[in-house]
Amino acid sequence: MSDTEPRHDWSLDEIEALLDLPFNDLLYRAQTLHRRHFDPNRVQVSTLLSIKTGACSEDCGYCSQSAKYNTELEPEKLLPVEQVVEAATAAKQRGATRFCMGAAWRNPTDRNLERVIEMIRAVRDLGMETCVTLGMLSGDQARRLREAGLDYYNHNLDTSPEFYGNVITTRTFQDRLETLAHVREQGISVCSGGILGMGESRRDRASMLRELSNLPRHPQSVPINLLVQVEGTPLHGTEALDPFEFVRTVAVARILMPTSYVRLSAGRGEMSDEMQALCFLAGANSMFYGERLLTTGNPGEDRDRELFRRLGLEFEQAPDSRSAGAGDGGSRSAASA
Ligand code: SAM
Ligand code: DTB
Ligand code: SF4
Repeated sequence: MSDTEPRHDWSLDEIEALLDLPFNDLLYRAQTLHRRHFDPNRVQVSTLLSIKTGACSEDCGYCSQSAKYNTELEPEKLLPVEQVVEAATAAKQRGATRFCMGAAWRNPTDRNLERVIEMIRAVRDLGMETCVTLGMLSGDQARRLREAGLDYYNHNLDTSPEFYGNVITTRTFQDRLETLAHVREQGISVCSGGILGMGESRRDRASMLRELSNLPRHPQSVPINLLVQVEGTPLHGTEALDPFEFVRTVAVARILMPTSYVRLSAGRGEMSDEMQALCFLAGANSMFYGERLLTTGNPGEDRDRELFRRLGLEFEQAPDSRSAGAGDGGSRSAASA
């Protein structure tokens, strides 16, 4: 099998061996593969909006929005559709091609889903790609989202199955796989990745990547988040991850899922420009743009534009979102390298 054909049978030892490679060998390999499938100087940008904030029943140990921790976050009910359209319009004007709406729910109720569907329709009407992250979904809810024309559903595996219980106890790893299956079965593009720097081992990082790359189809988008340490959460105070270890994990995600967009996600605010540049070299080709993630900060737009200028990077233009889902990882707007 050639190394460009997507594989779904990686072993943990094989993945760990990639993570163990000398740094230069690993980056060379990741960048070589990256160039076969993508324009190396183009980055897809999405803007996030929290459409329902805080007071969440789940106990995810990293999260500012869990009702179980005292994080001094002001909860907010589900936003009116007009407010969402306003934010999406502003994001589009600034250059974002995808608008991602996140809600602090264990799962949406059918009634809440109705309002989210209105939001999806309205954002699509602006000509933007849509993504939502609403927690667990039933098969029927996934079908309703597909009928509304949703492009992407974000639902992260977060970490390895082995480490998972140290971070979350109110829903299982298996629950997450089931939601991803419902989304995939409807033909909605899957956005799924995880968080690094939660105290997990290198083997855990390999195991999380194995779960992602051995899904029946690679997620079209793979967000790699660096833990944003939020005061009041159990993971606040976790020892910081070596930045090179983060870059290595991005490189291995690129190698395992060569046609997927690998998203440099939360945590950029704490990363140096040099570290971000290494992540792009390792194959990251997507990121969140705008001063806010959901509840925490992101680098300002001026800083990102300056970074892109210094690195000669460009924003990817809006693809025809109606063709989302083509190919194993959906590299529909990749240049032929
Ligand atoms: N409530 C829904 C859920 O958990 O599925 C959707 C929103 S939730 C905030 C989306 C993802 O954001 C989480 O799965 C996690 O991977 C990421 N995330 C949340 N808080 C984070 C933090 N402090 N640092 C890094 N990533 C975080
Ligand atoms: C993802 O993987 N990262 C984004 C998005 N999916 C929804 C969320 C990051 C949240 C960071 C913490 C916060 O701002 O609340
Ligand atoms: Fe709730 Fe999602 Fe935060 Fe978990 S990650 S506490 S489900 S908002």
